[in-house]
Amino acid sequence: MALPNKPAGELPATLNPEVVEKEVDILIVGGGMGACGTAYEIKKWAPEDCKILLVDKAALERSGAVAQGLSAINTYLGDNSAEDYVRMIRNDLMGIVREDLIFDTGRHVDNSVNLFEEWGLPIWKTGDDGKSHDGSKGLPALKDGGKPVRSGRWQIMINGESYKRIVAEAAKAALGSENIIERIFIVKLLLDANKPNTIAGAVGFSLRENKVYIIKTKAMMVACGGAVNVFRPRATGEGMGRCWYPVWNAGSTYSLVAEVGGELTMMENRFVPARFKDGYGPVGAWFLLFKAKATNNLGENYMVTNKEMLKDYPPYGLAKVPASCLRNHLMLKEMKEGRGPIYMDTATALQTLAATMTPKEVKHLEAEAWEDFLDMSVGQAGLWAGMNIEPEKVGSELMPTEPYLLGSHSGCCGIWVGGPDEDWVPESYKVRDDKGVAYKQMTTVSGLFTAGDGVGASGHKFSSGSHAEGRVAAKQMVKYYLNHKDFTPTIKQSAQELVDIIYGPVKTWHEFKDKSTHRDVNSNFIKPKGFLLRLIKITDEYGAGVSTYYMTSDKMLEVAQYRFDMCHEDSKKMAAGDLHELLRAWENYHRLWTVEAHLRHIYFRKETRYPGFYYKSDYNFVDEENWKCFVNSKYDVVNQKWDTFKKDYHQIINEAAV
Ligand code: SFD
Ligand code: AMP
Repeated sequence: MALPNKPAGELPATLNPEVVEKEVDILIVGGGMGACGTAYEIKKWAPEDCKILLVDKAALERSGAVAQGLSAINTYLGDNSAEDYVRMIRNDLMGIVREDLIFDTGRHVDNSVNLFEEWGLPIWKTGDDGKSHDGSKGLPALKDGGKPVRSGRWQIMINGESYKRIVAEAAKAALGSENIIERIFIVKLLLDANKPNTIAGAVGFSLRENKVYIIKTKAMMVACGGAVNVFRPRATGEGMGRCWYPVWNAGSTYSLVAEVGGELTMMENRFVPARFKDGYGPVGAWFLLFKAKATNNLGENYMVTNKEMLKDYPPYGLAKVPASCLRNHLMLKEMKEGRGPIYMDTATALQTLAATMTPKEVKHLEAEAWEDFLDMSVGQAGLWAGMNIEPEKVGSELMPTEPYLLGSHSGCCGIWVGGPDEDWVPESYKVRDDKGVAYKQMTTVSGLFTAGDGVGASGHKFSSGSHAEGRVAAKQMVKYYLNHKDFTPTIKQSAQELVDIIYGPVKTWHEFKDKSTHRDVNSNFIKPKGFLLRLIKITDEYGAGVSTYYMTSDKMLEVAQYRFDMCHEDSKKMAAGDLHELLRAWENYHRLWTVEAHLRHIYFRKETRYPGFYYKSDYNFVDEENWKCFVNSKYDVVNQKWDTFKKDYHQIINEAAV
């Protein structure tokens, strides 16, 4: 069910929302790449009478990270082996990853890409003449032996402006629109009243009507993407809405699961992408497809001039492609020593490619350069136009951005989940229910699953891998449902208690709004925008944001924690006069939980595992002997306390050059 678009202006939030209670067998929270994979797959395995519902805070057609479209599918194995896929990711994520999860994604991901093509996504092809053809141009499909245009070893080019619409259409058709409710924001998950550590439901609200939704379920998947605007972005004011990862990914995945006691893993990891400055345009196609080089202000390639620096970090200068964080590490040296700005030399790259082309082909090449951004990061194309930049004539500035928390792109923070139930997978990687049955992608809360950005310690899945993981989770949830058919989920809190929590910020608004002449300034409450600005000032200044060149220390982190404690107190005083503000209030609450977990993990890990993404001045080295392990954490729901601890890493795939 798609709720109508909003009329002009905001929808006022009233004091007594209607309560809608639902009971289903399987609930899918989120409507992005992971959730669309689940929606597409699940009915193939579920019995006819199994009730399934998907709720998304936005509209499936354009929700999540792929909303604007993409220009490449970053994970398509083709002729590569799943073992090499594991090796590549292990190297990029500094040695500590869940190789079982990555291997499993590697062996399934191409099937999702084949489906995308079948549903109408144009995938660039290499013709017999060796030339690339965008739009596929009648060449065979991948599944029939068609050769993709590879930008890099793992990435293939697409005409992807409508990527999300295509994937969402298939998801809707398979699950049935009647089993989908859009514009529902889930605020909290609910544990069962009788069975410890077992999921029983979720509560949220509609963004289009004054309604609170209480949904009981036997099994659930949470796939709400990563976390954006948890650090002060480089652009402020009206520019703040332009980030690289989507602003509507607010950390819900991590906070929803953490708050009910699910174990998190590698939350210390973050992704600080190098991006085109101010427009946040991705760089992959420029480096890999157009073969551009990035240089300092002297025109030097800092990856060459600084390559000795790679010898200080694993694998000690031996990797063919240095890890993403180390590429930043080398770039930051230039910036700190005054050899910035850094430029992507787009002009030399395009001129070199154009040298062997006909004039028509040159025009096409220039169009491709623009289309790369028009397809997925339209603000960057707008910025180029506004700044009179012709990429074939001048270079463009690059900059490491503010940190993002995510588990599906080039980062790996997330939730600890079960690996495949196969004999090569270590027992400590399996997650079992009370009957001893293991389920892949189940979190440590029984019946609660995740995918995409939610699955920790296994980055580089990207859009295609997230979809594949969603499909795997679908099958596992059905297995769980069939094994727990007799379970009757019971919610501890009454409906009124839940409404009081969810609409708390509305109540605060109505109670105090007339005590001040200004809508946003009031000594009785804090508005969501003010809360967000306070939070990102703390993380930026103390938690290794851009203002300190990503540097922190244990002492700085202790200050951040002290201030987070106050943020928790103040989060109860957020006020929301309309439904949009109510969304903003709860998004901020999710951001606070998520970024707190992030900094708790960095504090616990007494080393700098990801130089270039963050540094600890007091432990500015990688310590392979003591810290080649996962860092996990768990919030104790009863005693309301965090516990952070080490968990063993197991190497499953042997070393070999990649
Ligand atoms: O260029 C709630 N990504 C790229 N992947 C690629 O394959 N190729 C690329 O080219 C990639 N690049 C890229 C990418 C993303 C972005 C933004 C840009 C460029 C500019 C990454 C992928 O997009 C990413 O890996 C997947 O989308 C992750 O999938 P998933 O399912 O984990 O997250 P989602 O798609 O963002 O969906 C989240 C959903 O949750 C909803 N939601 N619903 C209810 N209640 C709540 N509380 C909720 N909170 C969130 C959202 O509405 C959404 O439906 S490039 O940089 O390399
Ligand atoms: P990005 O556009 O930066 O998100 O990158 C897209 C893909 O290209 C990801 O798989 C990156 O790991 C990869 N990539 C980006 N830049 C480089 C680079 N300089 N060298 C190797 N791989 C890269």
